[in-house]
Amino acid sequence: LRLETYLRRSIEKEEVFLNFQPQVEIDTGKLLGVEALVRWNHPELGLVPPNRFIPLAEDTGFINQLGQWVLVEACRQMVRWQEAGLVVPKIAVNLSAKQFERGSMVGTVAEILRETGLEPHRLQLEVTESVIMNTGDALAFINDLHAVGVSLAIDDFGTGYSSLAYLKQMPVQTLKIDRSFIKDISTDVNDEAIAIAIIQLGRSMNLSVIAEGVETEQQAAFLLRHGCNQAQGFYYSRPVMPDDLLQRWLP
Ligand code: G
Ligand code: G
Ligand code: MN
Ligand code: NA
Repeated sequence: LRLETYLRRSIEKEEVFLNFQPQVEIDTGKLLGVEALVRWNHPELGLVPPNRFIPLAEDTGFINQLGQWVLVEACRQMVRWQEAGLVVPKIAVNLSAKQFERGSMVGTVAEILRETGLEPHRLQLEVTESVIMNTGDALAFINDLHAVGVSLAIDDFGTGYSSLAYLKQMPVQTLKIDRSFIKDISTDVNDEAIAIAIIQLGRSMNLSVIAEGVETEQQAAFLLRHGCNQAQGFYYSRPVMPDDLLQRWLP
């Protein structure tokens, strides 16, 4: 069977699941939120990397089903943690280009929030700047999402081509500094300059800025020194299963 055939059955066969990566306040170590990251456990191949099956899901249209499953599961998990005594302030869910184009997306999000009982402000949707720039009515779409009460983060910020003038019109809350700029932050002057520029841009546009791919204490210290107090990365935690998150963060 082709990979596509397996992928189509992955949800009903309960082969897909979510991992969650903590987002942390650098100076206090406090849990600010989590990013939901989808995983697929193929019956023969084992774990297939998202970079392989997400593009396939996009090409075949399966991404709408998968994306909806991810949203429902992410919201349900937030409620489960809450019932277990852990209030996770926020969950971030990635949206692919195909989902962002979809007319009924806003209604779907609102319905999922209503059905799961998750407060809208606890859900953040992540889209890349390329997706925003390549979507005709991105502004209207983002305004609609904002009206539902969810927040929006721009993922992989700095790697696409966003028009800052365009960005300024949008009710976006968060910029995520792409991890390629964080990797060599204390040794590469260009990466350092870019990271600092994004932090300052965020400040002047009143956006929160989170650094991705933070792997060392030095990187975290650098970010804090330059006014970025939010980080996500292996230094704090890899993406983990729901119970692992509970064990580590339950008060
Ligand atoms: O852990 P990591 O290998 O999960 O993720 C690889 C890529 O897959 C990242 O670019 C991430 O944004 C993307 N990704 C992970 N989960 C999802 C998801 O639920 N939906 C979409 N569209 N992309 C996802
Ligand atoms: O593209 P997006 O930012 O949504 O995807 C997050 C991706 O980054 C996931 O594949 C996740 O596993 C990965 N990731 C998270 N933290 C780190 C890190 O500290 N280092 C590296 N190399 N990858 C990371
Ligand atoms: Mn992301
Ligand atoms: Na990213």
